[in-house]
Amino acid sequence: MSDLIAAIATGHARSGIGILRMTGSGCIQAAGAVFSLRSGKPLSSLSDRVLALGTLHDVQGRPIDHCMAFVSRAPHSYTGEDTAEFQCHGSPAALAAGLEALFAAGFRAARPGEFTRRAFLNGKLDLTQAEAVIDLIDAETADAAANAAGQLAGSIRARMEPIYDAYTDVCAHFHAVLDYPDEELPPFTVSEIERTLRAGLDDLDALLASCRRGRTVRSGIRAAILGSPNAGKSSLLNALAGFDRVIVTDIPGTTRDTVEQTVRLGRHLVRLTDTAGIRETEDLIERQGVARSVAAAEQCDVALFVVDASRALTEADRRAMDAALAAPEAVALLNKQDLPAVLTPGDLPFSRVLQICCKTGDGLGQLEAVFDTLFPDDLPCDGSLLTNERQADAVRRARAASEAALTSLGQGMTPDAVLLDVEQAMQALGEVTGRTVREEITDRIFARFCVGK
Ligand SMILES: Nc1nc2c(ncn2[C@@H]2O[C@H](COP(=O)(O)OP(=O)(O)O)[C@@H](O)[C@H]2O)c(=O)[nH]1
Ligand SMILES: [Mg+2]
Repeated sequence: MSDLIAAIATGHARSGIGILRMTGSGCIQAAGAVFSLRSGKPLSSLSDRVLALGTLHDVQGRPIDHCMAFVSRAPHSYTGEDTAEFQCHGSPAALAAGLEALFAAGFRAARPGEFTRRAFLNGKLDLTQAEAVIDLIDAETADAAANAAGQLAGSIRARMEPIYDAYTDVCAHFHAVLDYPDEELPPFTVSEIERTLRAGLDDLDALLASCRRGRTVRSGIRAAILGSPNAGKSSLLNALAGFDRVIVTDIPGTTRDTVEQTVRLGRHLVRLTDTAGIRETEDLIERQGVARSVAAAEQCDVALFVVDASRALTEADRRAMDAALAAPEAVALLNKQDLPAVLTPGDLPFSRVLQICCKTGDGLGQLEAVFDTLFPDDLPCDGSLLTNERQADAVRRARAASEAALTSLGQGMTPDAVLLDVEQAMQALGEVTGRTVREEITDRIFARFCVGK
């Protein structure tokens, strides 16, 4: 038995259509107290997944909206329980009144993600699919949406289960041979464990290799703009954003805080961080800004090192350059090409150097091609990208346990000891899809959902 919950599923902004959503035991009967079908029959007479016109009203019968109702009975519904939806006009006031009417009819407000949580608990979705629901809702690019849709269809589970099953088979075989010595079972061999673990490691590595692309597809590429004061960092951000996001002056130290702006560079979603120029300074605010710049450099996927090419390199340039070179990827941008150049690409220890002019926008087009090379779309966004940090963490632990098992095997440990590591790997793999997941992890996952989903 599950209690009755209801929510506005379409958000609280004015729109053409707004949906009230309900689920729980006896949901259709209870919702019938506030909805009258035009046919005059009770809501509970409605067939599954058929839209019917009627009136939404309060429990006293005062009309709120003329709209459509839809029901879907257990177990063939999203949550696996009896569910109903009212497709109303998208007036926040009318929807709120409809929700109040439902509360009076015995429903309570759904908590964030509670519909999907019930779907998970009722076995309609595994955890990777439940997480794909929120990823799909949050998707900011078509690639991110396509990948989430693939995961909603169970693509991650499809990759995890064969590994889990192979590990289960090995453990089962070992215990069978041990527990039933009189049966004529095929003998258990160490090479059997080894083969299974190597295949598992290969699969887990392939999955982990998709993490960076998964994250950049989902959340964008984090690009930190670094350089000395007055190099043209803020001008670069403004040029890429297409509007004056940041104040630009010829006074060194104008940008004292980090400023973020998301831009599109061809197929890439790029989260640019403009930083305070990295230099020694007495100014307290600017000093904090410099500390933030260093942090941004440490956390980025790619550093864009901007330098004024019309002057020789300064100490401040070199400091920013060192921070940039420490990033996973780095691109040098020789700015101010409208002025006579002092620096040439060969002067900088970067494998990628572009000559640009933020004032005119010249050369900025090359940046897209560089991003295409640095962040190739070599893996399809069909759900095979591991986009979720929780899942990636569990896969990493499964990998570590598999590797530990192989090492023990190499050191001549007995199979029963080795299989303890294999079981640990299975525990971690099970967490990905929710087979062995602990309740607090489940709670955290569902708390991230929006109400009504
Ligand atoms: N001539 C020239 N000046 C530029 C160019 N890019 C930026 N500047 C100027 O350089 C100064 C510092 O620019 P700003 O973007 O604030 O540099 P930041 O301190 O690195 O953020 C400003 O006066 C800009 O107008 C460029 O391509 N050519
Ligand atoms: Mg600036």
